[in-house]
Amino acid sequence: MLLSFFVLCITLTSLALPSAVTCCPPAELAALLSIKSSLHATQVGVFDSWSGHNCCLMWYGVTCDPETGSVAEVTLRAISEEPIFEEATKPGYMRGIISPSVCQLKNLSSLIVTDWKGIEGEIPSCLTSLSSLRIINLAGNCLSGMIPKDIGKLSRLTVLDVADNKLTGCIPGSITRLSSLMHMDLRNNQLTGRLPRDFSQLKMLSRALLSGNKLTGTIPSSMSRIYRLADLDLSMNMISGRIPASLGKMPVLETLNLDSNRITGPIPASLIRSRMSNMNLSNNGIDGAIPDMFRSRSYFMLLDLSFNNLRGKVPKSLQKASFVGHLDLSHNHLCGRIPSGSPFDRLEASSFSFNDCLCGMPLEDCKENH
Ligand SMILES: *[C@@H]1O[C@H](CO)[C@@H](O)[C@H](O)[C@H]1NC(C)=O
Ligand SMILES: CC(=O)N[C@H]1CO[C@H](CO)[C@@H](O)[C@@H]1O
Repeated sequence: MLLSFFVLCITLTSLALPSAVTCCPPAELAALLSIKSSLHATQVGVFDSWSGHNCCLMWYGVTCDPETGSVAEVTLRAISEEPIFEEATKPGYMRGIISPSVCQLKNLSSLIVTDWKGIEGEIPSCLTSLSSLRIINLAGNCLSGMIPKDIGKLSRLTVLDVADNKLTGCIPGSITRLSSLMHMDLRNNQLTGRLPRDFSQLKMLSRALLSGNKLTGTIPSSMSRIYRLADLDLSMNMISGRIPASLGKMPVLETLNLDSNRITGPIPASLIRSRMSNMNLSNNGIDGAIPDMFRSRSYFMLLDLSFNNLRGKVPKSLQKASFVGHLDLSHNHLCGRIPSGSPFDRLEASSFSFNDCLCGMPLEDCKENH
């Protein structure tokens, strides 16, 4: 087999374009076959093409480095527009495990195995030895166990997406050493424990999506030192404590979702004065007044402060905001006359309902004493 491999390789080398020396090293061929044998696709024939000795030649979802012929990418998505999916009526479904043999693909830079629903077992911990890895996307499976403890060794990793699985345990502390990480998506697992305190070391991070877990502890104020962070989603966890005022000073933060946690204390004025466009703080124990600090730069596509303990009036300065799309102040303890003019003349009663004593359009008229 080794001999025939070399023959094939040499033939390809001499016949094909000089830059396209595509041949699959025997150890990598064996690794792919082992991956294939531990996965069972029921509807689509993703592995039909995985036969013969050259895995770089038309193997579905396998891409080799054109120079070295070593496997660089494995991409198996259940939801895909590829022709082999055309006949499948439903998105693909696959059972089995991700074989640790994947770690024999020494030069792998991208591993994408997504939305197969039925893939179980753990994330092979040996993945952390693949120093070329830039992308790990295993979202939408049924993976359990922990995120590999020494994930921080993957210094080139830019994308870590393991959303929609059944992962447990803490977010490993070493994750903060992923100095190239731009996109972290750990949503909808069963992760517990606190956010790593030195999260701010993730200097390149632009999206941190951690919603739908069981995370506890407070939001580290150092989070605000992540200069590029545009999207922070900690919703649907058990996070407590106050919202650090420094979050409102982040230069490019656009979306802040802290809804459905156990956050207390006031809304920092800095958040209202920030350049954010989506902010959901709904369903917490936030109290105090809504800072009357909106200004012409304020542009909120979405501002949801519902289901908290907010008191005082509806801030009049909301009139200054250049745009307020969806506003929800319902289920609080607000009181007094709802200001008139834009954006109030556009909003529906549901934005203000279930407060203590709000009145005026779009709610009922105020009695004399307001
Ligand atoms: C804000 O969060 C709440 C609670 O998690 C959720 O029900 C609501 O739909 C969110 N608001 C918007 C406008 O998405
Ligand atoms: C192109 C490339 O990255 N080649 C590397 C593949 O992996 C082997 C073993 O780890 C390295 O020695 C090569 O440099």
